[in-house]
Amino acid sequence: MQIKNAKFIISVSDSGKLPCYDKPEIAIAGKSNVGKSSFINFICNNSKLARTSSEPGRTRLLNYFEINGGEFYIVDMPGYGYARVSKEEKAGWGALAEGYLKNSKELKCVVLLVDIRHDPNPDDRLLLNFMHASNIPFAVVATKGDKLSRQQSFNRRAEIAACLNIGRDDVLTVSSLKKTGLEEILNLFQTRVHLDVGE
Ligand SMILES: Nc1nc2c(ncn2[C@@H]2O[C@H](COP(=O)(O)OP(=O)(O)OP(=O)(O)O)[C@@H](O)[C@H]2O)c(=O)[nH]1
Ligand SMILES: [Mg+2]
Repeated sequence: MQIKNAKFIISVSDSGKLPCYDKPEIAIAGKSNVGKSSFINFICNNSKLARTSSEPGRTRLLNYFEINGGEFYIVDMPGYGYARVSKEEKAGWGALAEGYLKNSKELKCVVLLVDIRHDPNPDDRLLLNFMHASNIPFAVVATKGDKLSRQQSFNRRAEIAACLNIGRDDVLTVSSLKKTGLEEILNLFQTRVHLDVGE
């Protein structure tokens, strides 16, 4: 798989009004500030595609990106666990994310991003349990790999995997800053996007 072009299509604020393009969707989820939007820019090789910020709470809507002229779509999700927003706003983002995960007809995989330096928190585990219960395939990607040494990254992957009850090899590592880890991500996308019924 190669991502040759990527285009922003639409922002959605209401999970009752999700667009449906009849093409596979891959959603990018995780805590606020974990690097979801940066990850999308990295894998699409376009630093201006999704808006990023050092302030958590940048992405507040579901943002759809069309990949390779409609081969599939990537959906950037609002982050969770951002303390400095009002209760109402938090509930709104939660409902939007949950509504999307429940209602999207074409969702093929949720990529759960976690910061390589920190253990997944109860929100991460809640999301993972929800995906288990709803039979939504997922992948776990540790972000900001550039912040640690090779050895530290290796150890942290095992710790993150243990927190989530998955195998160490099921935790991929990327650095959007240093642009490392792309090949494994594209392999993952290839498998999920082109998964035939019955496989
Ligand atoms: N060192 C390093 N910093 C990163 C990396 N990826 C993202 N960041 C930084 O982390 C911060 C948050 O990045 P975003 O991509 O906006 O995070 P997000 O998960 O989309 O955040 P919300 O939209 O607020 O949920 C920014 O300051 C980025 O520059 C990385 O691979 N390495
Ligand atoms: Mg974002």
